[in-house]
Amino acid sequence: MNLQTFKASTMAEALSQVKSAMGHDAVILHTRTFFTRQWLGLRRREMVEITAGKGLNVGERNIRRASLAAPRVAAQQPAMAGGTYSRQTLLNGPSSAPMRSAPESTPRQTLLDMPVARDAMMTGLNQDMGALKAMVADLVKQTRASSAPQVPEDLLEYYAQMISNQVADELATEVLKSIQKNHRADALQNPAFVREKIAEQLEKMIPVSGPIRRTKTVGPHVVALIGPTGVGKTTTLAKLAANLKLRGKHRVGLITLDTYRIAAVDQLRKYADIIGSPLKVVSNADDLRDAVNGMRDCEFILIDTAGRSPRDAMRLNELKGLLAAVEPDEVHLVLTATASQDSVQMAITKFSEVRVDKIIFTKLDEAAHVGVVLNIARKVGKHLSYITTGQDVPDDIEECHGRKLSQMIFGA
Ligand SMILES: Nc1nc2c(ncn2[C@@H]2O[C@H](COP(=O)(O)OP(=O)(O)O)[C@@H](O)[C@H]2O)c(=O)[nH]1
Ligand SMILES: [Mg+2]
Repeated sequence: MNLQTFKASTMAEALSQVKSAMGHDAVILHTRTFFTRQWLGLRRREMVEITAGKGLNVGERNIRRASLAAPRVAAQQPAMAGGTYSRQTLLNGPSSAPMRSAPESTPRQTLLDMPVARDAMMTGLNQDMGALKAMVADLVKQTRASSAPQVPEDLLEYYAQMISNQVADELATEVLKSIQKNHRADALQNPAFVREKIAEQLEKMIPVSGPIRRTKTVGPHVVALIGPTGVGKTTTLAKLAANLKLRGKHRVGLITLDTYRIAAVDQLRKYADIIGSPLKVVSNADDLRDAVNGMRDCEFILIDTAGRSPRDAMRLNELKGLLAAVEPDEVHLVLTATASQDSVQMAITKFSEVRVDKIIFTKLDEAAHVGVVLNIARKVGKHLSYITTGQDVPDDIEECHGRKLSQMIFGA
């Protein structure tokens, strides 16, 4: 028989020493905890000691299930028949331990049934749990320290919600720091109050232009929509036209430069018919100028354009020439909130070479994250005019407000 003792600062460590020194079929005979002195005897440290054996005269594991047929035989079995230990290896672990399974009321008590082994296992489990808890607490602390160094503890859940909506770290931190600075700690315990303050803060920080407004008294206010293909330019133009005409009772003329696809013209013609506005289809700068002049009696003229890839410098340049021919009062770049921040950023850079006064974000109903809109608004220094939130003309459009975006993040 080979008996050895192992000392370590945790039960798990001691067990792993037993396993590596004696193998998986070692048997635990005894465990105890004791203290050692460190630092010239000034500090006490708790240690665990396991005594384990190998090569004992162990019989095969012999767990008989208690059966209704032989209850008395089972009850008569001695706890350790003939001094023979039932084999219970380290690897069999607690889950297979007979002590856990009440129906296996085996007459032959295995090692793990013995109080000493049970204590050892419980001590081990407790220590492991303690170590795990400490590790999780450390991780949480580290994550907070690395990702939200500036955000006060009380506001962390708002920070997390903003970040999960892809609001940039700097923006989320700036908003929450300012809230913390300006309000008492007890007020920050009220979620409705904090959400309201975040909305106010975003309202202040996000540059918005307000709706399309005609300030002149003579001649039409000309608005052009430009942007990549499929972002919703034509649908948005129809929404704007319908609202100006049907709700604002203004005279509205429509012009489209999108002659590349018959369907695109048909789409706008259908809207123009429903709204009851004139539509001109043009394909060059001269015709565009003529069309605008021909609608002099309108209060508003809305110009739809063909989608351009931000990478296609030639067609962007062509668009620039077309717009220069009529010098619109406002050029809105239409972008979709479903795109990645990088592609949105790139589109803004490229289309700015054409001309961008304001930005419309479409498809917020489909966007997984509202953060992109906020980040862009904060970063590019352009004013946001509208957001669109669905395919319905004329309803799914509204003026852009920081408060609205905040509500989208916090679901208020
Ligand atoms: N879900 C959703 N779809 C939209 C929105 N705006 C436009 N669309 C859809 O996007 C698609 C492309 O729109 P369209 O106006 O033709 O884009 P354009 O190529 O930029 O003129 C159409 O199916 C529209 O119905 C919006 O706010 N939400
Ligand atoms: Mg279109």
